[in-house]
Amino acid sequence: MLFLTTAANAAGTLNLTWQDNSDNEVGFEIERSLDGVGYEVIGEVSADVQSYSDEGVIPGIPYSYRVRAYNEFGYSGYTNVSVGAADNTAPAVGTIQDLEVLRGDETQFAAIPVDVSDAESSLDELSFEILSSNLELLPLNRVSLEIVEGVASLSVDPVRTTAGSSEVTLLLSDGAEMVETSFLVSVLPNYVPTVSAIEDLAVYDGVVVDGISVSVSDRESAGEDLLVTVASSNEGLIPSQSIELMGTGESRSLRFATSQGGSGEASITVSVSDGVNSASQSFQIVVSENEVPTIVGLASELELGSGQSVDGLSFTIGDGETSPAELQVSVSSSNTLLVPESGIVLSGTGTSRTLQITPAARQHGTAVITVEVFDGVKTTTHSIEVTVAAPDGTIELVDFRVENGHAVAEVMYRSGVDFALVKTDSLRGGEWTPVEGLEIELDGNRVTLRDPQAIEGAVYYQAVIVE
Ligand SMILES: [Ca+2]
Ligand SMILES: [Ca+2]
Ligand SMILES: [Ca+2]
Repeated sequence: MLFLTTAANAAGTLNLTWQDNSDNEVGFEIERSLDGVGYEVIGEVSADVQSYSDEGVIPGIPYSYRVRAYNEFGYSGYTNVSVGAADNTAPAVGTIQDLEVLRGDETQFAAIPVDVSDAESSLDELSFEILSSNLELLPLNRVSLEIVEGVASLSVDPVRTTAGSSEVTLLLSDGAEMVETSFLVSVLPNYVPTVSAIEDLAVYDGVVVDGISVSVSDRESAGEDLLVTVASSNEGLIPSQSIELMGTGESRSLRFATSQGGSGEASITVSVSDGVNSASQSFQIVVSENEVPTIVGLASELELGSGQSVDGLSFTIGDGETSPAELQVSVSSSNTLLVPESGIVLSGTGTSRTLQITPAARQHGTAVITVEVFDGVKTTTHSIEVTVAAPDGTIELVDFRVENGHAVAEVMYRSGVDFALVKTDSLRGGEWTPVEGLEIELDGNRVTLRDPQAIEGAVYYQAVIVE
């Protein structure tokens, strides 16, 4: 009897050996069976050969072998059946990340790399099967595995119309052993984002409207990922471009300016999008023209004599929208040397106001006094040109004498007027220079002016008014 053994060798090869007990054979026939029932001849060898290599078996698959000798008279009996399988390791497949997509989001999941390997077989020799637990969400024609140049990749395209998930199982076989990996494909509901309601507004022309708060949120997307836009229904009144969107995350705000003199209505729509779904809120803005305040009853010119002040310049203020008590009235002087701030006194309440102007002593010239009335938005100004006359130029000289070698002049005192002495050594083109260290004394209605420097040579004096 022949005795057959089977041994695994290099990948895909099984080595058979048997004992040659016959001395009259012509050769041996080697038969193989996959099921141990039906055998087929897979090869033959010459007399005295006691081994055979079956190359091209599928690793890991058990095969049954038997051998018999033959000669010109017929066949010997079969050897024992020997069962063997070429060495095999199971294929390996890496983990595939779960996939999530928002409902309606058409982002494609293509070419997702899948780590597939097998020790004995090339990727092309492996067989794949893909199962989907939810064929409505992921029909099998929307998922595929492709092998290009030895790299496996997966494409998954779930139906995005309804939320749900499907467990996808990738089965991988090398012909002998099967492995699998599963991952979840989910279509998330993607709720519509929300925008808070915004109250209607009534504003005036020529103002900056700031801090109109609006909150945006979304179940799936963070505030900063939401796209917020704003549009105006009346581009002429409030251009969409002019509306600034401020803030971050879920807290946003609007700022815009109304143009001077503009009036009308605009509907402002704030929209928020999560990239798929969007929502919006509108609010109404009524812009009305704000009348400028009025100032009535003030002259535009005022002439004052030297040292004169004016009290009780009455005037009336008013405004179309703002009560007189809330109007802000202010006065300023263009020439504070002539009319200092302290020389302007504003009094009165409500619509009736009074202005008192007191120029500085011994000053003359022109100052523009500006009265401003502000209603919080708009300002009206009224200017009064105040002219203060120069002091009277005449000097009433009482006496001029030389006392102990010093020149002394006596002039009549005049309110608001300062006197000085000037001197020169020549009346023909000589320069008049002020007396240094002039000594001044007031006695009753007289002013005495004395040159502390004694007279030397020819000197001419003149009493003058200090400008
Ligand atoms: Ca294998
Ligand atoms: Ca959403
Ligand atoms: Ca007004």
